[in-house]
Parts: sequence; structure tokens; C-alpha cells
Amino acid sequence: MENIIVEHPYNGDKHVALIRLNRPKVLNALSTELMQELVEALFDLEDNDVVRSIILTGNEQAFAAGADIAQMVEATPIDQITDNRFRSWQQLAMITKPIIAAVNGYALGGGCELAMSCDIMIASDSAKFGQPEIKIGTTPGAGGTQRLTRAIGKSKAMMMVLTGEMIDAKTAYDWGLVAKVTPVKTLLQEAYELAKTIANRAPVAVRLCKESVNKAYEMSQSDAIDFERRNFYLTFASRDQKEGMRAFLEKREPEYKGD
Ligand code: DAK
Repeated sequence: MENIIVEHPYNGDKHVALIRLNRPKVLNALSTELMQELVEALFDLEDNDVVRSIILTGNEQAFAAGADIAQMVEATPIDQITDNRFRSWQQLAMITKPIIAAVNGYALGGGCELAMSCDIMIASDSAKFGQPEIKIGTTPGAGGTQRLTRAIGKSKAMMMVLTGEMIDAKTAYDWGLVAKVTPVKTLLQEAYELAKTIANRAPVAVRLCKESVNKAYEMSQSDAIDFERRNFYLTFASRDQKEGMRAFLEKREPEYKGD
């Protein structure tokens, strides 16, 4: 992998993996190659039975400053259709394990869209979020107008998308875009604590929770509540549900095996 670094086990923990976007000279601009490597790494971790949660991060300057403008500038619409760039973005949604975006520095354009595609976003107090595509004569193209609007509401999303201006981490927190803001120095430690906590939960239930929460965006509320209830019933087919409830009644810690 040339454009990303995968650390697994992370922090000596076999249940947690970290992927670092690694094109520092161009603020981690998301080239086609980087996106392909990212999806390949995520599928490897998805298929690795011991991995239970994944952290996605960049460096102190940038999570990612967007898609690679140098790669796009002269593209025609047909180039963009035929090179199948969108496929990598669609494949992100196939990952069933929880992905935590740990954002330092810029998360702009596709970088903001990538962070929003993750399941939980935490940010350092240096983070800056924006959809600046309007400043370079285009529009968000990887879910920005949709995920941002659902996260922060129409008026604030319109303001960001139509002006292209950035918001800081505190604003992103106040508006509900990120779950937590930390000092730069402790961002990865906080991300790891979160990843470890999730990794200690019953993996099948974690997967079904992720599915159910995501349905809040895809279905009517009543259909999504039906979907959630079926997932609830389904957990009763797992040994981990029996273990979790028995452990509670026996006043001990559960030992989840993932089945
Ligand atoms: N692409 C390519 N290179 C980039 C880049 C980018 N997005 N962002 C920064 N760089 C490069 C700069 O060109 C510069 O390279 P050198 O000149 O050193 O060779 C280097 O990174 C450092 O950047 P700056 O010199 O500009 O650094 P500053 O601190 O002055 O400014 C900045 C930082 C983040 C404010 C600035 O670099 C900036 O405005 N960057 C562009 C941000 C942007 O417009 N992002 C949106 C791009 S459009 C889709 C999938 C994805 C997308 C769309 C469709 N489908 C699959 C359909 C996404 C689209 C986008 O993200």
C-alpha cells in the first residue's frame, strides 16, 4: 500500500485496527488509488475474524483535503463514469464493522464526505470541516449534500455548501456533526478507547446495531422500527446474547466469542 498505512494489531490490541491516510504532501488528497487501497484494506479487516473495530485517521495537518483536484481537473463526465471512481465510495457502505473517523486538521470536500461515511466521528480541536467544492466550480459528489444535511439540518448545510466556508471543531460538535472533540495530543488515544469499548461488546449485536442505526436514513420510521425489532429478535439466536444476559444476572463480566 503506497497511500495508506494499516496498523493491526493497534496498540497491541488484536481487536482494533487503525488505517492512516498517508499522502502528507497533498494533505491526503483522495486519489483514485488511495480510495482503492482504502477499500481493499477495509475488506481485509472485514474478513479478519479477530478485528472488531476500525479507526480511520490522517495526520496532524489533514484528515483529507478532498478528492485529488489534479486528477479531476481535466476529466470529462464520461471519464468519471468509465473510471468507476464512485465504486470505491459505494463499497465503503458494505463494511459491517464499526469505523471511527478520528479527524485532525482539514476534512474538506471528499475528506468531509469520507469522515461522514464512517460510523462515529471524533475530532481534535484543530479540525476543520467544509464542503468547498463551490469554490472550485463544482458541487459535492460523494454524499456531502445529503449526509451533511441530515447531520446538521438544511439551513446550516446550505450555508456550508453554498459558501464553501469551513467550520471549526467546536462548531461541528455544537451542530451535531461530530460526537466528541479532544485535544490534538489525545485524539488517537480517545479513538482507541472508543474502539476498544465497542470491541468489548458482542460483535453480532454491534453489527446489527450499526445496520439498524443506518436504516434511520434509508427507510420510513415505522419500517425502520420493524427492521430494528427483527434485529433485536435475531440477537436471541446468538450465544453472546445468552452470555451477556446470564453474566448480568450472575454479576460478572461477559465473555463474548462473536457468535
Ligand atoms: N487535491 C490535490 N492537491 C491538494 C488538495 C486537493 N484536494 N488539497 C491540497 N492539495 C495540495 C496543494 O496543491 C499543495 O500542493 P503543492 O503546491 O505543495 O504541490 C499542498 O497540497 C498543500 O496545500 P496548500 O499549499 O494549498 O496548503 P494551505 O495550507 O495553503 O491550504 C487548504 C490548505 C486545505 C485550505 C487548501 O489546500 C485547499 O483549499 N485545498 C483544496 C480543498 C478542496 O477544494 N477540496 C475539495 C476538492 S473536490 C466523487 C468522490 C469525491 C468527490 C466528488 C465526487 N465521486 C466518486 C463521484 C470529492 C470532490 C472533492 O473533494
